[in-house]
Amino acid sequence: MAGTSTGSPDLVHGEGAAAHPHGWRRWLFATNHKDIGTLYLFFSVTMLMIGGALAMLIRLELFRPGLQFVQPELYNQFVGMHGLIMIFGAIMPAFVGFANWMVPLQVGAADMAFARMNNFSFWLLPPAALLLVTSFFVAGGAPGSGWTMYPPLSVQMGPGMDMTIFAVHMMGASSIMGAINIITTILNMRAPGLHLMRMPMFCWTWLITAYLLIAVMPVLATAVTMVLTDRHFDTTFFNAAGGGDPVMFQHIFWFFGHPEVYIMILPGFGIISQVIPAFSRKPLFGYASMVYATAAIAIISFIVWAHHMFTTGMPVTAQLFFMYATMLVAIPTGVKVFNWVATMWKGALSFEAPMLFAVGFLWVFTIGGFSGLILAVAPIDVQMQDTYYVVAHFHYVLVAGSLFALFSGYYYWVPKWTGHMYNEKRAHFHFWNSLLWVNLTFFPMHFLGLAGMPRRYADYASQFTDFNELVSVAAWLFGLTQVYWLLFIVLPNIRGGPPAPAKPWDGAEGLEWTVPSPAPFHTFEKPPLIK
Ligand code: CU1
Repeated sequence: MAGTSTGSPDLVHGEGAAAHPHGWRRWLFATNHKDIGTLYLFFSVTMLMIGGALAMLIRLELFRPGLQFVQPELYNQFVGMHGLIMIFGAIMPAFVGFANWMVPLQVGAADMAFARMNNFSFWLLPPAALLLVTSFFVAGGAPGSGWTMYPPLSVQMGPGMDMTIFAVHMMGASSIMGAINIITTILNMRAPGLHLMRMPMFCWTWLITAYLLIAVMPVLATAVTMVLTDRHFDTTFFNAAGGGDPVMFQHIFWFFGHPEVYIMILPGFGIISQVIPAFSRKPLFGYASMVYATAAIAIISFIVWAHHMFTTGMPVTAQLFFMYATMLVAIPTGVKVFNWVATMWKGALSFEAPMLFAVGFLWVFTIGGFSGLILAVAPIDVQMQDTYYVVAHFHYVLVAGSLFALFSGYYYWVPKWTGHMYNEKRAHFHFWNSLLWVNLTFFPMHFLGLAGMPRRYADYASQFTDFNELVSVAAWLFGLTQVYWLLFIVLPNIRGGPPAPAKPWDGAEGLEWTVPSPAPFHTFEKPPLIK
């Protein structure tokens, strides 16, 4: 499909064409960054559909108060597995797939630095996914502990938890190897003369994300390993009766978990930072500040973790520290949003699908950013903890944020991947439906949360019925919109559609190779292109 067969401007790979395996061997033994990128993307779409199906089941149950289709135990398994599958199966592998496709091309490298490790890091994922999905069918079922796997529940659960822990270890190893590959490719294999501060923003954001991954995935591995030994080897890390502390799990988990949130959004920032200049026919405003803002967000992400734990009981000084540290993130994020808007200012804008999703992202992601700021305020968070307000917040960040950024990047780069243009009309249909239904799904959840509806329950009090009916209908339409995207845009585009020109976006995409200039602004008018 993509890659070697399309006659796209391939960089030459070591072996001749005869050495490339065909059929299923091409994919199983893939060492080519494009094939591996394609594998990641297909895996991620598959998991998006599975995780999405779980979300649809959740919304089906929540259409009415009372218990309709599932028992509370199974409902909680749906919730936990929806989170794990979407985070580790859909969003993270999608961005790694994008990195595999684009990073070597953007830095002018022949391939990823460690081609065989690249193969291994992908092929760890399917068995991990299999463990997650099949955990539904063992005694006790999948983890009903949510994706956060808090003890004591996660210590007491059935063998589904062990399968999940093993899956998390594999996915973590996969992420670390992917991160090592990306860092080495960017730092060691850039084309001569490609200064770091001239790199496309997608490479910059992924470079920083890769450091985050290496820093925090072992921390998650530690947390789940301690759960594992508490479960089977009589340790009491998280058991107060043995001198342990269940709250300690939350500290370790969220020391991983908050940077993890930025792992899922920073590469999206990189995509947006390239799409907006291209469709504004202007260089990115404030390139250097974008790089520093990304780094600042990454660094601050390590000192905010206890904002997830305001209700566990902590000294007021600690609450104030984590509250202010969290609010600090708004500054570099604000810099980014300002730069994106400033890039569009007085630009020659056009609104093809990549730009629609980028501008849509700006709006809806910012809503998620603001509700995050609100939740950062400790006294408010104590009220909002474990309500649908939190669910609304992080779905705005992850669906309207990460997923929209992924769609923007998909439409932007897919002509390069498949050699074919996608259907613009259908893509507009996809965008407007996604935008409408994502807001009708997640915005009312703010009201439900403010009114006190708790998360992770299969049932709710009858006064929440109206909004839940609306949310369920909208969620189903959002889900169907993504099935439409897969069936009527993605699949037909793999082999069909008008052939993509060498520069699908009128050459505007060259602007992503913007050279930040030390000279005054007027030199930005005609950016020199590297290539
Ligand atoms: Cu957080």
